[in-house]
Amino acid sequence: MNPYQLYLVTDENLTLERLKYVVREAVKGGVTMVQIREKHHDVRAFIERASAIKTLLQGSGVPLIINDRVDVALAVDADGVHLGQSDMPARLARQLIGPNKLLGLSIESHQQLASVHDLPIDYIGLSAIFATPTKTDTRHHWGIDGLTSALQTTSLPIVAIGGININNLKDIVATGVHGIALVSAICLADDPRAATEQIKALLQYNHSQRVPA
Ligand code: TZP
Ligand code: MG
Repeated sequence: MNPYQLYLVTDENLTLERLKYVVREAVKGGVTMVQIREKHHDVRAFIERASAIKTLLQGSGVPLIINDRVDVALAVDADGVHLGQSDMPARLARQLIGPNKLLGLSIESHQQLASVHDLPIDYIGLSAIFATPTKTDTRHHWGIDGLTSALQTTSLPIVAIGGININNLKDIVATGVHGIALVSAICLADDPRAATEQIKALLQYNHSQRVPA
């Protein structure tokens, strides 16, 4: 299975109860990976939320990824970490998490993209494809053309993130990108399971989607 295909990134504004509900429903709907993303909670709350989701994901086969924080990932024995450009450098993170955990890195510019090939990472989060109210400090928007050229630039699996929803999904999928990451399209849906199923159906319909080597 391609773990990047349908990657749920959680909304930090959800209460713990809503967070658990959304993840449970999204897993039923077919998400293939879950990232806990917390920007404003303190580290103790982050660990509490990550642990709750780890328990919930047990036995589902869906990997748990922690945003930004290697210490939190190690504390809850998550399946991986997703780093931003101002987080711990990828090489140090890899030393700490070892060879078997997943390591992702957000790529926000052509310059950053050009320097990924010798980093010990498993995948790239190409950020942001479109402008999005979920993250308002994104500087570069790759668009469909930028995504297409990024796919030609690197052999690493790419996860497209930012402003992706049911209305633009077809164009994204047509690029053959390895996976898509979503916050609001699932976390803010009235019925997260139905939203996930609808998105999943559109992804599976496309047979040209790349599968990581
Ligand atoms: N990184 C780049 S855009 C983004 C993150 C975490 C937010 C994506 O949220 P949405 O609601 O799927 O546009
Ligand atoms: Mg980050």
